[in-house]
Amino acid sequence: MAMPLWNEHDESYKEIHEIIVPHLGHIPIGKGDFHRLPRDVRHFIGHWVDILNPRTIYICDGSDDEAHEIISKLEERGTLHKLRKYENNYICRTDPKDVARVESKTYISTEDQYMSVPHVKEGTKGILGQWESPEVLNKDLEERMPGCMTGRTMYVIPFSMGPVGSPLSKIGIELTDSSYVVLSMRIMTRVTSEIWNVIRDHHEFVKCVHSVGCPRPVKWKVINHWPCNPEKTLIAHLPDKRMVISYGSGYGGNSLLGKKCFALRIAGRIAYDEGWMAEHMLIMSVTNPQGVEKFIAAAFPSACGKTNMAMLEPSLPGWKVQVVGDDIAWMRFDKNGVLRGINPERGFFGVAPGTNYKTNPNAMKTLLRNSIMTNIAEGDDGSFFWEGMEKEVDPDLMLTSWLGERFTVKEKGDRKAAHPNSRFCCPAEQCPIIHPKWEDPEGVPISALIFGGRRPEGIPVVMESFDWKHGVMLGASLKSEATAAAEFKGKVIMHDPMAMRPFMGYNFGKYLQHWLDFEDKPDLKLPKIFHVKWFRLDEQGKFVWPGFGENIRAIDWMLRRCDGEDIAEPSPIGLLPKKGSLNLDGINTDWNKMFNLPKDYLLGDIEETRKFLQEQTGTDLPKEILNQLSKQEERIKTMSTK
Ligand code: GTP
Ligand code: SPV
Ligand code: MN
Repeated sequence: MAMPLWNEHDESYKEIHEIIVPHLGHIPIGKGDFHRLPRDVRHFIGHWVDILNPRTIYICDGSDDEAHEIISKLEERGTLHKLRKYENNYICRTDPKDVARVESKTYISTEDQYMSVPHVKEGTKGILGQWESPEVLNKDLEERMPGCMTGRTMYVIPFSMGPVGSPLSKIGIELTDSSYVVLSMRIMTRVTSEIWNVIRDHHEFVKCVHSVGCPRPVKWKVINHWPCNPEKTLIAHLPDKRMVISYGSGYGGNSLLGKKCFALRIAGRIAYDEGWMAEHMLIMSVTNPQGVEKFIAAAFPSACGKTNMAMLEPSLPGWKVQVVGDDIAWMRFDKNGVLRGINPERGFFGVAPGTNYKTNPNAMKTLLRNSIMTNIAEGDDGSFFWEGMEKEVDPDLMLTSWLGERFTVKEKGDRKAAHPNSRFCCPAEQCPIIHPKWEDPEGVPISALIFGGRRPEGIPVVMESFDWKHGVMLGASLKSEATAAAEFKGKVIMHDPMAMRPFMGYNFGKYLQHWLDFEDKPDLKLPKIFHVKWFRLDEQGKFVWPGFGENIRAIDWMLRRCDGEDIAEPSPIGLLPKKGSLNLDGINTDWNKMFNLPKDYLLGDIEETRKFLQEQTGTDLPKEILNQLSKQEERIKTMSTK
């Protein structure tokens, strides 16, 4: 292969107020002091400036002044628009073709294919990560990257995932031509010039390159002042190089590269190499009425309730919840064998629809200032609006929908005011229940791990795994309805093992083995593993479980199990609450609907899951997972049919 695009050559870059790059000559520095950056960073920037050909370079320092300058520019251009009713809140509408993560254009590239993806069964299309050879990826990038920032500013964003300087944190640098990305990254990550010193001390940083793929003059009509290039979108990961290259999309996980690309796919691989875990999990603290606090981490697929659970307002008196993180957890066992977790992010990028003062009052209070909301609707009084807020606003409020349609709240009918994957992006520190230790460099001790998904049938509201191995199997068997967080349409139920299907950065078989191996390490205090499901429906299509703040009842049960209370009884699929052990005071639920086990359904489910895992993970599937599935199947077979 020709020298790949990402390999830095050796030319040195002149260190003055401009960069002299080998092919382009002088590139002015719009802001910042190139000359004071660490040498490796200068090389990284110089290399990519040479390829991308921006008009100017802007080295971000993360300050408020910087944000205000960029916001004013975006307001002038029409990309951002102030929501008058609040303090420093902005609304943004994307090109309607760029509204969610694009899983089909997301690739992992390593020399060794099987480091990235499993040996799928012949004839199967793998859905646990897509591999592309470095040769093919290089060709794809050669078609896209050269000159793609022509006429645009290239921002250099230094950021830390996790508290700056914490031993659990990692550093990244994102080069981007999107000022929306700059503003969002400074909410979602820690952007500061201190990063340069950390790099000088430790050297390592994850390289992130992002372009919207619209060099100027743009050859097509830019919609909503939101440049993007959906036909050519490509989200590429080079885990061996600790690098991400993203092209064509400006939204969410496609462009805020600290999030899924770095904190899950690249960090997942780093965690595998270094012996820790990077997971799609919230972290929350729960204090019971006796004043005892425990931390739990929960993995639910996209749009399945992590943000809601992390900020839950307990319906039971005397309980207290505090949030550490709502989407991603980095966890490692400390020298005492305790699993410790940090939230690598600094903000919440949460699903707007469904969020209201009843379901998630804490999120509502977090996003009243210093936030950016994308693809939501705006009220004529300068307020934000999305589906789920109908009962909390004036029915005569005139709205402008995310697509620019005009109607009042009461006229809305079936029309969508906000896109289903519209999101708020707000600073975590503004959350009224943010945990005082949310930035503790040591992380918080995790007592329980929870898996869950959105599926209508079969599985009980809450159960405990028999042991660690059984818990890993339950996680690997996770299924959920397709959501608007990615490009899927319709309500099809998909496998989403460990809530990580879209976020795997290395071979899923190795990932499962990595999880299983923790059981064999001496002296680790393994957390208990649970499975929950808030989304079981009855025959009428109604949720059998009230959810949201009432989920504290299931949490109460799980935490009492962590204390060893005798409130569980074995069932073929896991340990279920003994009848009466779940606090259901004051709610109207039907025990049988929540906990009955439909034998035929469960047998079919095991068979289908085994087939899925065998096809998708092939010879890389750990034997122990098959063993757990068989044992589960045998137990279900012995059930009587009711
Ligand atoms: P990502 O940010 O995509 O990873 O999503 P998430 O897992 O954080 O999901 P989130 O908490 O944003 O919830 C997504 C949707 O599910 C929202 O519309 C919520 O209102 C709804 N939801 C959350 N929790 C519950 C629950 O306990 N019961 C029911 N019925 N719906 C819920
Ligand atoms: C998810 O899809 O799980 C998200 C949104 O949290 S995004 O950042 O776009 O990945
Ligand atoms: Mn998520």
